[in-house]
Amino acid sequence: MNTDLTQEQIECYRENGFIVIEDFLNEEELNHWRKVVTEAVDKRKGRALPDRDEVEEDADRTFVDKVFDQLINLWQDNEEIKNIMHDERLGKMAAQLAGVDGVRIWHDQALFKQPWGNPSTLHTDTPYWSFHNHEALSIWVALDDATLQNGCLYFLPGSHKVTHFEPAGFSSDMDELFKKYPELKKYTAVPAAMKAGSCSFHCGLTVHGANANMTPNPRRAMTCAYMPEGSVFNGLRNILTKSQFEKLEKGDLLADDNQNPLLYSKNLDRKNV
Ligand SMILES: O=C(O)CCC(=O)C(=O)O
Ligand SMILES: [Fe+2]
Repeated sequence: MNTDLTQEQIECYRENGFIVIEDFLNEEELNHWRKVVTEAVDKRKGRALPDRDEVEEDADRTFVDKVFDQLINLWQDNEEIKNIMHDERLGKMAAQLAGVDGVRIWHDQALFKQPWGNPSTLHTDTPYWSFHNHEALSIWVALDDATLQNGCLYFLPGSHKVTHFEPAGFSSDMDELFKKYPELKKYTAVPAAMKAGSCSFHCGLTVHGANANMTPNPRRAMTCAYMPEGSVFNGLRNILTKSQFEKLEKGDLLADDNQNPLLYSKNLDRKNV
């Protein structure tokens, strides 16, 4: 795994709100991730989360179900995914890019855009999560070549400096988000085509989406969202279990290791002391 970041890459991420890292996994690692993720997805049998069928119960399912298969928190019911996801080096990369002292896993997510799958509508991520933190971010690892034909990601560079924590996007209209952010309509979307084994990181407030999959093969990706250490509950349930949700008050620290394990913390990093 190619986990060393240069200062230039960090600056590029901060400026644009995303970065692509070519050849992130070597061939052996890619084959392992593919095998393990595909098996874990098959075992889930379409259930979005370990404890529930759907995460956004009021979403337009007829459209969303054909955007991608979305299986969340596979690490919680699959030991091999847990081993992949609980890698301190991933947490360190996320913390370095975001410029924070530490990160917890918010959730992992397999996103398989099936052949002829719908576009992933332009959206931001963080507004849907149970904490509002400008520095939250995700890694997106390509398990297949992600191309202009099969639905690679597109980003609006610099849009993370414009957006805020109100939910935006996620309807069946690609341009829905611009109702909230008319100033972004003039931005040019940049495609992040990448070879299998490459990855991108994006800030949860960077506007992003993908085209339809115009090929007869799936476009598979494994992703993980990272919550900066010290983030507090904002009242949204999202991936929290019913019992966690019922116990939390707005402003409470989100630090339950069973749900959001601490992946990296500068203060605990043996190499930094
Ligand atoms: O895989 C896709 O098409 C969309 C991914 C996405 O929105 C994300 O990783 O936040
Ligand atoms: Fe997203």
